[in-house]
Amino acid sequence: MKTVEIEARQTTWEYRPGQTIDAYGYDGQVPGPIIEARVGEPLEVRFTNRLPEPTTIHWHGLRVPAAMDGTDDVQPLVQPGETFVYRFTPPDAGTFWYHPHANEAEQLEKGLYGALVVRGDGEPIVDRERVLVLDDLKLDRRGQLAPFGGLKQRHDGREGDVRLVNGRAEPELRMAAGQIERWRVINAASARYVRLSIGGRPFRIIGTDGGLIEQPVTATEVLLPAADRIDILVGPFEEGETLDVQALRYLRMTMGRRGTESFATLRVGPAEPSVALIPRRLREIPALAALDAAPNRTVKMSVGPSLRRGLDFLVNGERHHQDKPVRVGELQVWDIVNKSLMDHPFHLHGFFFQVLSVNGQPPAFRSWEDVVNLPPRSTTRIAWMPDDRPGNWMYHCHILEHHEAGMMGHFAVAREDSMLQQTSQHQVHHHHQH
Ligand SMILES: [Cu+2]
Repeated sequence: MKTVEIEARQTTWEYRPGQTIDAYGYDGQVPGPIIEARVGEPLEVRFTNRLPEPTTIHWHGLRVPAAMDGTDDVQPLVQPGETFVYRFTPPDAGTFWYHPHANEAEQLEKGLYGALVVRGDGEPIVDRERVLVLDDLKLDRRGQLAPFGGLKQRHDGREGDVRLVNGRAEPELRMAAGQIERWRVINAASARYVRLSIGGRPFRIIGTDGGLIEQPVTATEVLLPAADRIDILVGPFEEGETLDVQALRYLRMTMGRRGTESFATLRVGPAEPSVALIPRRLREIPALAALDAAPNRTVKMSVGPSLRRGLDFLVNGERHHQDKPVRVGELQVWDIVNKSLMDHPFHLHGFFFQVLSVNGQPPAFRSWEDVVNLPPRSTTRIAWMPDDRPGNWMYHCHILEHHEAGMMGHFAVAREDSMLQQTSQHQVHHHHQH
């Protein structure tokens, strides 16, 4: 078993040399420490809250037991001064992250997030690996965090003009010529979409949210909605090259608009020998369902005017939707319908899904995901299998301001026996009403 101690506390965050803000950090740093884990090895994280407010840790993407998911559906909030022990055994290799699931829009913006890397057997061999956690900061004129709230932030989600890689504004990265690196890229921003480009040069996608894909896919850009991850092979480049690690223009139908913006500069130094060994076949991902499988649930995401709040962010017409339970072992095929005129990143807790189609079109390659972007006025069909981890789970938009406004659904995963019990209780209740 591996034990990790981690503490959330107030800290001074130097996001650019000589420029600091009052922030929160796991172990006082932003991002928090990278937690390294191995498939099948039990992990125990002893978490202490030294913040002046309650918090939790959600293990984003990890297939943990329900009680370890870190939401207030499954645990009491960890109060200031308290310790909570998270225990789980990671079943999958991949690039994951951890962050609070309480007062999220503020706590993440203030710096509470970190990477969790799970390693397995048979990973490609690369010359160097790095984790790049992307984020942005919205500051006021004095260089401190701008106030939270307002209609634009409620509509768009919070985006700032300071663009960060691993907690530093537009840093310089150096790599050796002739080498191949594996970059594990995590978009930890509250709302920003990153259409990632590395100076327009080709890179190879080898993994997504749920680990390796079947074979490397060459691309010159990839879209990372908020909370999404991608594993890519970068290089080889030649000595003296300088590449802009940037986000290309992406219009997600917000009030604010952005062009191409830089996140980091990559400088290529003298050549080093390469030992990289990338198999043509990375792993097998069996199809969970036929591409035209019939859906057994529809989840409608919408945005509408509200007299009291200005705007409402809804699932199936309500805030904090209570959805029907699903049964362990029963294949789920869901149509996620985005009725709104803007993009939303849909996140399912605790389970991976396969995207079957977006507006009837299959994706470019099969993968395991826990986040998928929902384009405006679209239908995304996903398939997932509830394995035997009963309890309370949720799905939500990962634009944190939309999530907090109620664009989420709660549901139970139940074993067959408890489903029967629930059904019969429901019938009895129903009977009494008549
Ligand atoms: Cu949203």
